[in-house]
Amino acid sequence: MVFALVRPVSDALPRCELTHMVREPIDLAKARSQHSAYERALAMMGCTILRAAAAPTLPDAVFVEDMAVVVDEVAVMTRPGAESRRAESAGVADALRPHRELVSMESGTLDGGDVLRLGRTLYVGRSTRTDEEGIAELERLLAPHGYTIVTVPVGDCLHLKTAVTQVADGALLVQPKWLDPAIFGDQRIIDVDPAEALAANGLLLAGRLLYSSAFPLTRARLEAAGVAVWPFDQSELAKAEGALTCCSVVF
Ligand code: CIR
Repeated sequence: MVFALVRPVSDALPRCELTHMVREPIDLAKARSQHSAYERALAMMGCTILRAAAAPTLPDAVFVEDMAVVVDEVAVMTRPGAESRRAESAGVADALRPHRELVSMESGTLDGGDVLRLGRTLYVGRSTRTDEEGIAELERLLAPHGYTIVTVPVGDCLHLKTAVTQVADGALLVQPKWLDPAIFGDQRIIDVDPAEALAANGLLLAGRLLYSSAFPLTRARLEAAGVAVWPFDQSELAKAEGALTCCSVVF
C-alpha cells in the first residue's frame, strides 16, 4: 500500500518562512481548495491519504516533506533548518508512528526537501537549510539499513528538490543553474526551460508526473520526452515557496 501523508493548510500560512521570494498576499481559501485538489490527485494516483493533525498556529505546517525522510525500514524525523519550523515535527511524528519505527536526528540540520531518493541512494542537498552535520546524521541513521548518502552542493535555491526531481524511471528534471547533473551518473537529464527558473519540481507517482501548470514550456519538454504530465494549479502554496513535492510524504 502507498501512503501519502499530508497536513492541512494553516491559518498562519501568510506568515510563512520566505528565503528567495518576496511576500505576496496569499488567498487562504484558494490555498485550501488547491490543497484539497492535491489530496484528490494523490488519491486518484493510488495513494491512501494520511492526515497529520491541523496546526493552525504553525505557518509552514502544510509542507510536511521537510519533517521526515521515510524509507521502508524507518522514518527519520529531521531537524529542520528553519528554527520556526521545529514545532511542526511532533504532529508529523504522531501520524507516522503507526506505520514506521521512528528515529530522530539529534544534531545538524536537514529538511526533507533536500533529499532525493533514487532506489537505495539518497542524494542530499547541502543548502541553506541542510548542513554537513545534518547529512552525516542522516547517514548515521540510514547507512545501517543499506542506504548510500551522496552530498550534492546546491546553488541559490531553497532545496535540492527545487533544482531536481525524478520525472520517470531513470530520468531527472534539472535546473542546471543550481547544480551539476553529472553527480547523477547515467540518469537521463531533462533541463527546465531557461525561462522557467522554478520548474524542476514535480511529483512522480504510478508513472505519472503531478506538475505545476505554471510551467508550460518545461511541460512541453517533458511531454516531448515521453513523460505523462498531470498539470496542477498550486499558485497559492507557490507564494509560500512551496513546490509540488513538499506538501506530502509518500511511502
Ligand atoms: C519554508 O520556507 O520552509 C516554507 N515556506 C516552504 C517549504 C517548502 N518545502 C519544500 O519545498 N520541501
